[in-house]
Amino acid sequence: MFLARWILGAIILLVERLYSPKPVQRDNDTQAAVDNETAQLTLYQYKACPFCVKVRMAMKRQSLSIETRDAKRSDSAKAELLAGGGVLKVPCLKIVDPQGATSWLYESSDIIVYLNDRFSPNVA
Ligand SMILES: N[C@@H](CCC(=O)N[C@@H](CS)C(=O)NCC(=O)O)C(=O)O
Repeated sequence: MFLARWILGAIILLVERLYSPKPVQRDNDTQAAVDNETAQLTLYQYKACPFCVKVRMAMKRQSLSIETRDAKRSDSAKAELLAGGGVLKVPCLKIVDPQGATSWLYESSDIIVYLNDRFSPNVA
């Protein structure tokens, strides 16, 4: 069982590497503004979770520098996720708004829609 999981995890990470998207290019000022905003986001995740890979690939495509915290390997990350989000499920995006209010967004598809809506360079 452990071996099967290990092999599956290795395949997931290989797929992430092989299908790594090309990051969008922004001018320096725009990227700095985006970096400033993404400093308020944290992705709670597992390294070899396919749903987390999906979100990490979306982050890469959008050139989003978002801190990731591994809720499997780090007890403190796991505790933060449980205390803040309420459920031990990944991926989960912690969002701190400009007023300092925190929200926790679960579901990989919802996280990707949120990131694309907020940071897509094609959106005015
Ligand atoms: N529909 C969810 C599925 C997420 C999911 O099933 N995540 C698994 C890891 S791959 C999880 O957190 N399971 C609970 C656990 O490991 O404790 C999504 O798309 O984000």
